[in-house]
Amino acid sequence: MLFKAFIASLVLYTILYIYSLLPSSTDSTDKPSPEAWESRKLEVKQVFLDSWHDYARHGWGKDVYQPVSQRGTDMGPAPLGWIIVDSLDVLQLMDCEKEFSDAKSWVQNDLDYDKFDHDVSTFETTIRMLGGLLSTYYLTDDQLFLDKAIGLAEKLSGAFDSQTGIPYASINLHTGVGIPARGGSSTAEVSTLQLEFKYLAKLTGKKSYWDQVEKVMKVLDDNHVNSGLVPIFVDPDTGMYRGELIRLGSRGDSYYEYLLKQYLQTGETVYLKMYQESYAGIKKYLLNKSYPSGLTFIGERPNGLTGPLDNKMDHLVCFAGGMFALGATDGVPISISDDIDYDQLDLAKEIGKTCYRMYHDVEATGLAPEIVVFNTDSEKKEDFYIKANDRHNLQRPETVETLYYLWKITGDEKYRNWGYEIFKNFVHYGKVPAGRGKDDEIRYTSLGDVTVNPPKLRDNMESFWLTETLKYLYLLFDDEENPKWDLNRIVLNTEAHPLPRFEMGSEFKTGWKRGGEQQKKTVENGGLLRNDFRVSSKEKGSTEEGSKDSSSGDAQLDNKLVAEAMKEKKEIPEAKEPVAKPLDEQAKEVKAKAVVEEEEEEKKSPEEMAERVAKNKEVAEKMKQENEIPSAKKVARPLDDQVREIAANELPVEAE
Ligand code: DMJ
Repeated sequence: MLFKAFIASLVLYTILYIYSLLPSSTDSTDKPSPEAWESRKLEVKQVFLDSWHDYARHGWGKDVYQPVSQRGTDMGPAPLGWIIVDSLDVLQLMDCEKEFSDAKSWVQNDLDYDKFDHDVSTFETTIRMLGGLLSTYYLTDDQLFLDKAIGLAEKLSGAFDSQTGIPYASINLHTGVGIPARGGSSTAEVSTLQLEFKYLAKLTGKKSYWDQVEKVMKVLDDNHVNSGLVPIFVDPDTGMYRGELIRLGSRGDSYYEYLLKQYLQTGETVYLKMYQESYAGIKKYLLNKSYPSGLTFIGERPNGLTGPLDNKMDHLVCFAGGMFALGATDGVPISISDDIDYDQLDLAKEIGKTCYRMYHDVEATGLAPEIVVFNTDSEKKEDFYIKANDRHNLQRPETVETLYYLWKITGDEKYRNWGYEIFKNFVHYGKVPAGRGKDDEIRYTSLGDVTVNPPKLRDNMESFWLTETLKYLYLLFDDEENPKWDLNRIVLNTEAHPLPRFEMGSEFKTGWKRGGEQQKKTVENGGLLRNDFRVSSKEKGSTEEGSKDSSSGDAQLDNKLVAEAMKEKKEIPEAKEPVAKPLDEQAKEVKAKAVVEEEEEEKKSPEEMAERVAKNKEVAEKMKQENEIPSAKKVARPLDDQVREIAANELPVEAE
């Protein structure tokens, strides 16, 4: 009898154990009650608190934290509060009063930029720290955070002291002196500072904050790239792009995001126009579909627009689904929007699905790796494969970010269900097993390999686990009727810090116009535009080696590579057959020509431009009549209606 009971419990235990190893999967048609979502939201809060308390016990104030060994380290000679400052607003969001008060005390008593006699990334410090302080000021009205933001901005401003105003990659916070990176600055990094500095300009009335970040946009735009797609490096001393690698992954990503978000923040139509050009470029040059499921993915162009499409997609690219959803309605739910770009919305949904599948299809854990390579070969059975060095998961936010925007904008419950499935797997596989480190309290870490079960752990917790991934999940499960944050009034910076949309008023205006002089700087002995340089072999090798995060700042072009590039250029490289052709080559040529013509068009006189605007207005009116937009309730817009009208008339998106 006893033996039978023993066998029965052994079988039961084995079944339960096997079950516990399986990744969570949800039925996407589930319709949990509002109460169920409330309790899931609280599950997210608990996971946040477990991570936070572990950090507070063993790493308080430290910039880098290792949850497995429960050790913290600093990036420089003194702590910068990287994790604390980045988390201030999520502590507010989740009503963690005691924890917020501890964090505030640290900011008040210990945050001292002068002690930081060390270089730090200009971009990361802006998006995480300046963004964290400003959003907390916005949420709390507490002067402490504004004062600390001003102190930091003063130091950061030194990074813009280059020949063109394009900021250097790093900054020494003690001296306030910018430090160049050998290969140039990353395009995404120099163009993802604008929301933060513009809001600070608005708060303080200090115009130089505005001017310094706005100038970057002009210098970048003066490169006159084709199709709104930009190489991922830029030289701060010439203002010219470097290399030919174009992608929405690391070093390229938030360039596109901040075009749209700058428009949403202030209503400046120049950025909407640039965004719409980029959107058309993405559609034309970067999209393809996988085999067998036909998942839409966004690939890379390592050798510029005439080179082949590489089917590699970083997890980082998954932000794009959210960007397209936001671009489709400016953040207004489709149920009440009177202005929906269905084309963008469809692409947003497709990218959302692809990114969800990057999790769901990984059998071992249901968690996405850092990079996948999509399959377009009908001989193969899987939609994507994962290279050996790309199997890690850093608890990144981009997919749940996109699910959040898709849920808010479409109201389709499936996005919440997908998010919950991902959350469960983060919790299940990211939890540090008992017996490691200094105590056995619950905490979570990033993973070294998601393709094995149990996965290998990686002893690091990035601040974006707390301030982005868990924040987006919390917002995704938040009360549908009374959400904590109103997407229609705020714009989330690239680190998920909420900043208000605002009117520029009489103090500020767009201080530049497109169509500036094309830069013609040449390099010694070559006579080639710097933009003509080929991509470095290091970048080319990145698909083999695994990715470099945008924060790593280590991709470079050395003299040898430059010389090789020039040699290669003189030989006029033979056009290689694209790996995959999203569009017929001939059609591409016709379209590229159309883009050039459109750019020529933009250089016309004011009279000619007025004529063009009138013509566009007529066309837009006609399209509106022909396209029967579904009736929708008007909703009060944070942006001036007139601005939107002008934008609509100025911006004919190239039809596919
Ligand atoms: C974050 O720091 C930001 O979202 C940034 O724009 C890209 N990478 C990380 C998260 O993955």
